[in-house]
Amino acid sequence: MSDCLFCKIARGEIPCDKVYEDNDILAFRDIHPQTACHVLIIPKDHFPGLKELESASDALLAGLLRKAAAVAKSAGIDGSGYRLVSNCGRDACQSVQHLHFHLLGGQQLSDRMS
Ligand code: DGP
Repeated sequence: MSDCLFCKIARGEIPCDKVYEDNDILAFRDIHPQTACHVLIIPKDHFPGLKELESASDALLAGLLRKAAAVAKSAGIDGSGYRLVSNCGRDACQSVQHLHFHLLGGQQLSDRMS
């Protein structure tokens, strides 16, 4: 989508601190990190969020989860643990309308998820 921020990052039109890229998936550091390690994992194709995945392939969705785990491993946080979150809609405070998973770790996280 031409005016989507994460589509622009995926196309290389806006710079990012990239940690992984392949034909379908990009992972880059969040510009406002909320934990010591805070990486965003996105599909390069545009899907607004978890509610709009009818046309997303199962292979892509599985790939996003597998890649998040691989990024956690390469960041060295798989042993200590991490959280994978996708905010969906207003109540969840989704601010960028392009599907993304937050990989959060590198420190002790709260036992509350709200
Ligand atoms: P969410 O609130 O779940 O939609 O998360 C969107 C995240 O995107 C938020 O943690 C901040 C991050 N973000 C917003 N703009 C940029 C940007 O231009 N670059 C990077 N790297 N991250 C961004």
